[in-house]
Amino acid sequence: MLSKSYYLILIISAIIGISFWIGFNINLLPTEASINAPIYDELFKILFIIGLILFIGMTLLVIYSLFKFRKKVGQIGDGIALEGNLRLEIIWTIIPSIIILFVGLYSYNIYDRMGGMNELNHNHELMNSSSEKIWAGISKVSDNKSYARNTNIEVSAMQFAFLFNYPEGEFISGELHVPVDQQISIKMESKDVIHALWIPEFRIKQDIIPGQPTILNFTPTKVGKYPIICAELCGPYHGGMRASIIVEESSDYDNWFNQNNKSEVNA
Ligand SMILES: [Cu+2]
Repeated sequence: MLSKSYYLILIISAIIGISFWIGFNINLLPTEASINAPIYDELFKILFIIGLILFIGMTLLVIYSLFKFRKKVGQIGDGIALEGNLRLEIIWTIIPSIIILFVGLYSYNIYDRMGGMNELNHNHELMNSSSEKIWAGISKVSDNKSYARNTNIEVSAMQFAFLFNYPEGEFISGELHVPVDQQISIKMESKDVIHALWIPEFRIKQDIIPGQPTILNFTPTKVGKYPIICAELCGPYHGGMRASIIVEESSDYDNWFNQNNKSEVNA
């Protein structure tokens, strides 16, 4: 006859095994279209697995308890009162502490790898002055790759639209066009209330705050058209505040840019 703790270890191992299998084989996220996406998805997978272990474990425990501790025929009252269980209290303090500490440190590491901890004011061509304060954002990743160009774009957010200004071409577009596999830097400002620019396929999101410019750096890796969504409740038509980002091959991007370029016409 096998002992109780043997079964318990077996069940816990099965729950952890199943959770890992689901976490690594079932993808709930949209396509990965920027260099940030695979980094972010590592963290998501880990959080998803931790959530699954807790969800499956607790559900099984509740179902087990429903049968095991069911009121017996003729039973009156709740049974003997329990008071304190030091071993249990130590376990349920230590395990969550380790999990939370791990998730905290791991999130920091992911944010750092995405460029979130790098200096924001660094070599940004759209700065009005070197003293202009950038409030928040994601900086360039120092990945030692050389990019043929840096594309700088200014984003204005207002109730209820995004506008994309291309300073080098002196034109404004309602769609964000960017070349694939190049570093893009966008500087964002709001004309009225707080908005947020969110591109799910890139796994990036940043608040846009009136009077406080913010910056996002990213490198798209997949040609395609993806949604840009305002992710900050900004008024009655917030739900309709959407735009598109179009990631193109360099030559297609150049064609589009040259068609819209106003600085050449004026020259
Ligand atoms: Cu908005």
